[in-house]
Amino acid sequence: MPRKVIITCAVTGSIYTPTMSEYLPVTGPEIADASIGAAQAGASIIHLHARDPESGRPSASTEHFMNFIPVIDQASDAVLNISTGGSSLMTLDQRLATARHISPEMCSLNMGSMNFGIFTLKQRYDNWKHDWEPELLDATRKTTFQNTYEDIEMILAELGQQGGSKFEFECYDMGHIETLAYYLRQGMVKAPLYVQFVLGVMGGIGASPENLMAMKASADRLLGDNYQFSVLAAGKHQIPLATMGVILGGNVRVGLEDSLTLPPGRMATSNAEQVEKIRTIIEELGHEVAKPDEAREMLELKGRDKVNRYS
Ligand code: KMH
Ligand code: ZN
Repeated sequence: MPRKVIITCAVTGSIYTPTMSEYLPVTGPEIADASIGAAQAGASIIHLHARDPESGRPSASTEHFMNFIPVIDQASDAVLNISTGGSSLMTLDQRLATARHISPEMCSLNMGSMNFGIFTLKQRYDNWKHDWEPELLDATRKTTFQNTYEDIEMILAELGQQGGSKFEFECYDMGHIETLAYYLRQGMVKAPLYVQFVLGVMGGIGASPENLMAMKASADRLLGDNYQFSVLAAGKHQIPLATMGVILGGNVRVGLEDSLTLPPGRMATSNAEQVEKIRTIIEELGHEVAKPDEAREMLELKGRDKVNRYS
């Protein structure tokens, strides 16, 4: 049946580094332009991380976020989804600072502690723009991405129950869906849950059609009618598995946060280009892209007027 499909675009993230793509947005104006372009191309949710504008290093500074959040908000009605994952090298308080400050309509919530290995990217490059890039990649060999039960419960209570933000529940493996189901049984989260199946991050489940089928089967069994899903696959798997997600009845996430390329393997020159690609596929499959207010309705978001003013 034809339906509305939500496109999330994650425009910069904290995985890839400036050496890896000249198109990765880094400064406030670049992140704002990338987000506005993605929204114009059909993304109804923009998933946001910040970077230090001088070095391009992933940042959790509210000042850096404020270099682009008000600009995007002024130019578009897209849902702004603030990352609470930041990067695995940040403290939880750093990661939560901006979501606490603005109480957004949506924020990400990572459903378990895990290895989050991006060190293998290092071997692909020789000449780095910045010394911090290979150092940061190496650091992920000896750190874990910490999201304990206590961390998750604090975020659910503070940002969710008190602040009214809804979550993009990032599930990198089957156990993360079990954890979400536990919170559903406890009454700590309520339908409609927005579950992001994350495939292809080293340390999480691999990016394959079989794994996506298994994750969906698991979520169907554990979450029943209480959830909607979206598919995020890293690197070259992004568009193929997002397409499969649409066919399975889900929504999609694209953006340079998770892949710098477009099939069949060229560099994506913008976030909007990836949005346009998946939008074309969605429409060719007979569906429509959800507009921001339709996404708000589908996910029962609190609305833009309930977000703290951006200052
Ligand atoms: N880039 C994703 C695989 C977050 O922002 O909370 C991880 C992510 C985490 O999006
Ligand atoms: Zn993210």
